[in-house]
Order: sequence, then C-alpha cells, then structure tokens
Amino acid sequence: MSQFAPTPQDRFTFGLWTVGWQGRDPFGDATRPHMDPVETVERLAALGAYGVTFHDDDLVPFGSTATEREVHVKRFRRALEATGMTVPMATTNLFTHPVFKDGAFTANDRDVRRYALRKTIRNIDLAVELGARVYVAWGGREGAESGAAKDVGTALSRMKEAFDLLGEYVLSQGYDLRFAIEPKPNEPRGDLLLPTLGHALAFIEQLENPDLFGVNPEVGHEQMAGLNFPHGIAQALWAGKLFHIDLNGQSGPKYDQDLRFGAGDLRQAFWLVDLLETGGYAGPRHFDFKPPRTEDADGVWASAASCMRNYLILKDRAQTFRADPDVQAALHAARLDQLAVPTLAAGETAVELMADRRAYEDFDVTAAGERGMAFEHLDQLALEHLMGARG
Ligand code: XLS
Ligand code: MN
Ligand code: MN
Repeated sequence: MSQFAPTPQDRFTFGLWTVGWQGRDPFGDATRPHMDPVETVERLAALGAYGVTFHDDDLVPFGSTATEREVHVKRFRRALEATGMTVPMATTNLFTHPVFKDGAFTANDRDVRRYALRKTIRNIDLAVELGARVYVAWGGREGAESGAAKDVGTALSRMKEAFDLLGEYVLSQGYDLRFAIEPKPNEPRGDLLLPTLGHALAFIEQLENPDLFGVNPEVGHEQMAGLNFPHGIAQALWAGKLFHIDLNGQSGPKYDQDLRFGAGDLRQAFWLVDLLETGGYAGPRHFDFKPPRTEDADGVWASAASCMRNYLILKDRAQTFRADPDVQAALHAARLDQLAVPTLAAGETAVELMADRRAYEDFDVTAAGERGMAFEHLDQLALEHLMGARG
C-alpha cells in the first residue's frame, strides 16, 4: 500500500554499518560481500530514506592514508549530493581494532585513551563538515569481565574527562554539534559502563557542559536489561535529553539481536511510535539493525524497507487508537486526565495540605481502594488497534 511508502519527510535514517553488515558473528564468517557506501546511499535514497550515518571506519577503512581518505570522502559526498541524502549523525568506532580490547576512554592504558580521543576528534571534524548535528558515543568496550580489572569509579572519572574535553573542543570550534551517549548493558564486554539510559542520564549531570549531552537509546539495549523501552524514552524526553534514537527489534533479555524494527517486542514498538509521534521528538528515526546473516542482498533491502514500513504502519495504528472515541472514553474512565492535574493547588503549602480534612480525615480510603482502574479495557482497545481489529 502506497499509504505506507516512506518519504524523506519521515526522516528515516540508517547506519552504513546496518545494511552493510557482512554477517560476521562469533561463530561464523561473513555471508555477504563488502557493501560500497556509495551504493548504500543510492539504495537507501531509492527506498525513501532521509539520510545515512556512519562510524569513521565504515566510511574510511581503518589505516587508510590521507589521500585514500580524501577519495573515500569525496565519493561519499558526491553520492549525498546526487541523491539529496543527509548525514544527521556520525560516531566513532572505538571497538573493532585490538588496541581497544580494554576500552577507549576508560582503557587502563593511558596512551590508548589519548589515541581514542584523537580518533574521535578527527571524525568529529568530518561529521561537522558533512552537516551532522549529533555525535553518538557508544562505549563499545568500556567495561570489564572481572571485578578487579576495572576500578569503576576511577574509570567514570576518565570517561568524564573524555567527554569534558570533547565538549570543550566542540565549543572552542564553534560547532553546532551535540553528543548523544548510547547505553548498553553488555556485549561485547561481560559488563559495560553506563549500562542503561538511567545510568547515562545520571552521568551526564556530572559533566562540565551537561547541556551539550543527551542520550541515544537503542530499543534492544534497554530490553536486553529487561527494561520497558517506551518508559525510558518518556523519561529521556521529560529530561529534555532525547537527542537521537536507535530503532530496532529485540525478543527479551538475551544477546543484542538487532532485529528489524517491528520484529521482537511489537507491543513496545507500538507504544514507542505512539510516544515519538506525540511526545515532541523531532530528530531522525534512525534504524540500527542487522539484516540476519541468512539474507542475500535482496533480503538486506527487503529488511531495510520493512523497518520504515513497520514504523509507518505503527504510526497509523497509534493515530487511529488515539482518535477512537471509545479509546477517549476509556482514557477518561482510567482517569488519565486526573493524572494531568497537579497534586497540589497552585501555591499550596505543606501547612495548607495538612489543614485540608478532605485529603485525610474525611477521605474515604475504603471506597478509593475498591474503585477499579479500568486499565484492562483500555489495554484491550490498544491491542485491537494494534492487531488491526478496530479502526
Ligand atoms: C552497538 C551499538 C552501535 C552504536 C554505534 O551495539 O548499537 O552500533 O549504535 O556505535
Ligand atoms: Mn544493538
Ligand atoms: Mn546502536
């Protein structure tokens, strides 16, 4: 149905490393050939995407000379210009090369930490040149497998040092760029630092320029920790910190599945789209998924197209849910409108609350305890909209 055909106005973006994943995993070799970033740009543009994102090494292979780097960037830039594709975000690969086996900004080796900062700054310059407004920082291998190997408090001080330096660099250059920290609980290390959205939000408050820093939560990463992703996103939005988002699918707490968006926990995907479309998130809808290694090139593009299509179908389902008069009545019966009313009257003090007999002495706790919340009916309506049985 053309109703669910994506256009650049939908602001769908993909990492070069997503459709470009060759299928190499801990148990098996690559099942697909290398994909030229120029081809990625062209194919994604033809599918209706808005832009692409990249790790430095996705675009310019690690170890390239300055001249080779120039050629790679030039070809990429030309493909962007020819297709009208954008680069709203970029990031650094601080995890593939063996030098990063113990992390980057928190590696025990000081020279590795200094190298990681230089590698990052080099790509920040390129990201800004290509128009990026957000720079993602996923820790990669910041973490440990064993207790004494990492002094976590000290490592967090090194992490803060790195982000303070990067923030200062961006300000000193006058760049219009903000950082989005991406949490993940584990993989590739046994345990990663800043494992969840909540840890990342708390860490940001310790930085010298907290306004420059937000989060880039990934669906599967929070679900690997058994957390409710839409709830986490709601808190990030509430804190003004949702700078970017990685959309994909995950089936419960296990390894990072990176399924296409809509696969995995479909109910959470529904609530997520409902929230993103109504909660004030204006950034790109970025897919960070991996087409399974069973797929050939056709399967890769089918998988990428499905990410966008599933998002648009869920958007349609969420809109019909919100517009349904039965749902509006059910929301009222579930007293969501009451939740929106502040608990205290304007300017009301603790003394005034203590003097309000209706709040305590005259409050009928038995009757309030007996009142049903009518949530099951409301949730069934949501499920029926999601399953296509209503609207
Ligand atoms: C890995 C992460 C990674 C980041 C970018 O699990 O999702 O792909 O998004 O480095
Ligand atoms: Mn992932
Ligand atoms: Mn990600």
